[in-house]
Amino acid sequence: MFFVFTAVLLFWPYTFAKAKPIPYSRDPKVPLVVRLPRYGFFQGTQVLTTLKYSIEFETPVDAWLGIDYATQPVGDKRFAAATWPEAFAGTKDADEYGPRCVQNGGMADQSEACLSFNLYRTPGVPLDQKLPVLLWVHGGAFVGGSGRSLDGAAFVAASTEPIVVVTMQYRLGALGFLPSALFEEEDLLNLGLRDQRLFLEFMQEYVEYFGGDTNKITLGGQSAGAHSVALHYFHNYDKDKGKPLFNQVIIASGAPTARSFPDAEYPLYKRQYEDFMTSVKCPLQPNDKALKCLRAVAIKDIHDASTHIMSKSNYNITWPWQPVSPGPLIEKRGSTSGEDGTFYHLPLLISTTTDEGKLFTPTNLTTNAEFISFLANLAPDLTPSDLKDLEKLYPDPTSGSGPYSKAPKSLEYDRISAAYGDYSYICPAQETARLVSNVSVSVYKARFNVPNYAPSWQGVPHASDLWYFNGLSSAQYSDIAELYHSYYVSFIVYGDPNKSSIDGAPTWEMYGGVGDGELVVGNADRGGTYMEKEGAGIRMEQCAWWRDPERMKRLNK
Ligand SMILES: *[C@@H]1O[C@H](CO)[C@@H](O)[C@H](O)[C@H]1NC(C)=O
Ligand SMILES: *[C@@H]1O[C@H](CO)[C@@H](O)[C@H](O)[C@H]1NC(C)=O
Ligand SMILES: *[C@@H]1O[C@H](CO)[C@@H](O)[C@H](O)[C@H]1NC(C)=O
Ligand SMILES: CC(=O)N[C@H]1CO[C@H](CO)[C@@H](O)[C@@H]1O
Repeated sequence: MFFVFTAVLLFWPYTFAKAKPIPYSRDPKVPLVVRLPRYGFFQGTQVLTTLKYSIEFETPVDAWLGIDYATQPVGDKRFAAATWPEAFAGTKDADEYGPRCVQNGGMADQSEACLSFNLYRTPGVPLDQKLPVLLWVHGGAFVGGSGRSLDGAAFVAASTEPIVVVTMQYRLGALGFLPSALFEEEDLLNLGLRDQRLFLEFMQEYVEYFGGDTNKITLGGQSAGAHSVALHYFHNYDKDKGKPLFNQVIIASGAPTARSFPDAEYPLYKRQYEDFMTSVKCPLQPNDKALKCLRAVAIKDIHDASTHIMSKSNYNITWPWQPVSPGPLIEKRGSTSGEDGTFYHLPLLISTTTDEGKLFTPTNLTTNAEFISFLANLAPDLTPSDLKDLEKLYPDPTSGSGPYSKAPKSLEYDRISAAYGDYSYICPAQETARLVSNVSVSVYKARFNVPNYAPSWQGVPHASDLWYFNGLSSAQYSDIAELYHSYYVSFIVYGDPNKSSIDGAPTWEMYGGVGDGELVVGNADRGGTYMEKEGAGIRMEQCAWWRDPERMKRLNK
């Protein structure tokens, strides 16, 4: 029962019930045929409504849906790096969403053959007019989500500026991330991140044929999508040095140091891998037999094993199927790239929610000892002296006083949520903002303080912002959706969130380093939207502790 509950809790922002067919027009007024050289012709369509609640747009949005950007990783290509798609003759219809990548939940509408993207564009603008592009990487803990996690058509429909929005899919769960010695030896680590990378290259080649501006690509993402974006952002080294495949960045609840990215032989991953291999009845040795077996297993068995191990790990937030370092695209961890300065000097819009941790943390812990063992289990590289520090940094509420003494659910809930949120999101985002602002690039930082139908005991948990990016009137506070979306559009189009934001939008001032200003985005009941000094919104002392360079390294960040 608890597993079902937490799975829902974790994935509610990302999953849609199997949708009714999306209303679209098979006969757009203009042909919407694009020719992608060395690939093929695609016939687009027009999307008429939002994904959720099917709210009709004033004007239908031009769209190309479900286009493959790679040869699909099936059969012998399962667990292999994806490759450029093959050219074909004739015209393919691009008027239906591709299936989601295999993930937790029912397998209807899921497939291994999931490496596709959707592209939405303001209607009535000739294709030879190149528009700014938002390229969005969805979240879902690297085990969930899809190209429909962000409603790209709704984003375009609400935009006062002509724009292109692209949503893409990458391999998830065990199929996308199976840390192990085997995969390290066979150069098969971080496949899901490599899918994203291939797609960035694909966009460099082809976005202009859809009327997108190759020189105005904002790479954005939320949660695991934001970590992904941040990892690409901090990959200004090796053959990528000086050659970013995007022009600016949006990071919503993420950072290159958000997660620990230990190596492929991390003890936890080793156990989870062995558990997985046992479940799918594949041998651990020798490599060729193990891989051959993995490529032949029924997809349902992979789905079930991947899901089961994820669910078992959910309570303690010791998730399997994560990117590892060293590994492709994270040869160096984020803290090292930060220290070396090997990130791209490109404008950044970065945010976290007020109560990030509260979506994830256990609601039944009541003692100081449980607080300590939760953290020690989460991050085994915390030393005894670290754990002593943490007891002080986050005062124990059992005495009946202090900042965490009014916890709902269970006595330690607020305290653990604060520590987990700081460790995973809030302090890593501050570190990224600090580093980028230090090289004199525009940084806009926000604290998102608007819930979206979360239970009140969760405050403003992780992913609250998800329904507000689009300007969707179905968000709990539709005025905030309109406001936040307008900042996003303005940043994507002008590199400045203020330029075309709606009338009366408070000025979102640039962030100038630790302690400087961040925009609080709040509904009226929570004090509204205004600039605050960072120290008024986040735990500065605790963040300085988590951002300590030696500690970040030790925690594999
Ligand atoms: C809290 O709930 C989890 C999941 O149901 C359970 O495994 C664990 O033992 C509980 N912990 C305490 C301290 O009650
Ligand atoms: C969860 O973590 C606790 C320590 O906080 C540990 O005792 C327990 O065994 C862990 N449970 C699982 C399923 O890993
Ligand atoms: C960046 O940080 C360094 C070290 O803290 C400092 O000396 C330098 O002035 C900063 N540069 C900018 C542009 O803020
Ligand atoms: C801090 C900042 O970027 N302010 C700008 C916000 O946008 C308005 C309108 O373009 C500018 O006048 C401000 O300079």
